Amino acid sequence: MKKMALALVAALSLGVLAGCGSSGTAGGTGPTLEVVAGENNAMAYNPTTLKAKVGDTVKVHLVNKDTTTAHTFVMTDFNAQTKQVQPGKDETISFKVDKAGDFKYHCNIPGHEAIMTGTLTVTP
Ligand SMILES: [Cu+2]
Repeated sequence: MKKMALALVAALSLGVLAGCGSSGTAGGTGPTLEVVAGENNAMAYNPTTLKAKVGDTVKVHLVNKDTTTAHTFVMTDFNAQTKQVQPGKDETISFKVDKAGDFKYHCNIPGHEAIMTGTLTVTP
C-alpha cells in the first residue's frame, strides 16, 4: 500500500515537472478575448463565459459600448483589472493564467458587481 502511494507521488511530480517544461517559455502566448460591456446600456458582459488554458498569457480586450456609465473588468484570482473604462472607450489587459478552474470576473463599479459577472474557465 505504501509503495503504491509513493509511486503515485512520483508519477504526480513527474507530471507536474513535465507540465512546467512544456509551458515554461517566458513571455507566453494565449488567446485574445473580446469582451463587450454595457451593450444596450445593460449592466452586463458579452460574453459571460471565456476559455483559456493553464500557462496561457490571456489578453482581454474590454470594449465599453455603454453610453452613460463606465465599466471595468476585474479578475481577483489573477490579480488583473482594467481601469475604469469610460463610455465608448476600450482597454486591453493581459495576465498569465497559472491554475485550472472556473474563475469569476466582475465589474467593480459600485452597484454593478452583484449582477455584472462572468466566468473564465481555465483547462489544464
Ligand atoms: Cu459595470
